[in-house]
Amino acid sequence: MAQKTETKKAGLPAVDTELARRLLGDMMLIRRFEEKAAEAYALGKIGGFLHLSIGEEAVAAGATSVLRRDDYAISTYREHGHCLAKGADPRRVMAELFGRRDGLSKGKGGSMHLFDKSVNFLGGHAIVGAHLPLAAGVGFAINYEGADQVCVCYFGDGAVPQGEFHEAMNLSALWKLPMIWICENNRYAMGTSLERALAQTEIWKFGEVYGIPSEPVDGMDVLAVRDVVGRAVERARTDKTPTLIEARTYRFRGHSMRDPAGAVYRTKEEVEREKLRDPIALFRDKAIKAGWLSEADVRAIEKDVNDRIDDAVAFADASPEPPVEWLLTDIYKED
Ligand SMILES: Cc1ncc(C[n+]2csc(CCOP(=O)(O)OP(=O)(O)O)c2C)c(N)n1
Ligand SMILES: [Mg+2]
Repeated sequence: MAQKTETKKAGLPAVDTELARRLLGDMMLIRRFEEKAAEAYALGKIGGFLHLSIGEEAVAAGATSVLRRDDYAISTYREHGHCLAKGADPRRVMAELFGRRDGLSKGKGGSMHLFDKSVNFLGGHAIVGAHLPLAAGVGFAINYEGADQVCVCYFGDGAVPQGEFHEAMNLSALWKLPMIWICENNRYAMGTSLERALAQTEIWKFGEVYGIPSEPVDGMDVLAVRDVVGRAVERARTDKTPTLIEARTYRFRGHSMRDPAGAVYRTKEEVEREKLRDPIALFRDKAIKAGWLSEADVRAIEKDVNDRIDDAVAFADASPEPPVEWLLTDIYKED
């Protein structure tokens, strides 16, 4: 039986200034990083694909805020935010987007293939659905080693109709893997709406058939995400129970830089309506009203974020191209 009705709050500490600063800071960092990445793309500094998560920042920030540094996270190609929130250095993330040698993947992976072992961020996967079985493997490895880490796996609504999603749900339930499955339901897979691809559009309900706790959450509310993921982490860490979370969110930009506004398959009114739920503005206003942050605190966070991202761009610009001899290193090959 799915546990949507579960009302118990996670045993998390109350929000204070330090936490509010972190949550707002992480969301602003992701937003600013991606705005700058879009500019750099337009200037021809970034090649290949670039998928922005602008509008979806509360999921990465809220979920990561309840993780330990040694917990694992694994994601899709729309992963800048998940990787940054997990603690990766924005300078090395930007350098990767620029295809430079100081990038997280030595400039050989680009935007869709960020990896950072130092913070246990395991990608950056371009094939829709393909990383879900890999994530289950991470959960299996945690149990095999007798460890108490958890693994958060982010994926889009577009992965749900695929076999890999169902295989991974089944195995995580059957083998009691310490997984937190987070579906970022932004209602579109490229230009295909959820309603055109799924017979069951309430994605969290798929947890029910596999007998694992599952629930939807407002993915624009960073504290709601923090709470639902906090409870899931407790279950995963203490008794190896996996959870499926459907975070209802929205991307304000198009699918990728080739579809900058996403204007063909959704109305302008819909986009404008969703922008009223901007997770950063909502949390900033809430934090000021609750007295967690002052207006001056918010300005200071903004300045710090802007400085860090300007520094990241300068670092990426200054980093050399990978040398040609690196073409044949770090790859699977037969000698
Ligand atoms: C197996 C596979 N089929 C098709 C594609 C092309 N493709 C790239 S992104 C995408 C849409 C995925 O949408 P969703 O999972 O909802 O994630 P979102 O882009 O909304 O974050 C598709 C079909 C792919 N990368 N992999
Ligand atoms: Mg989607």
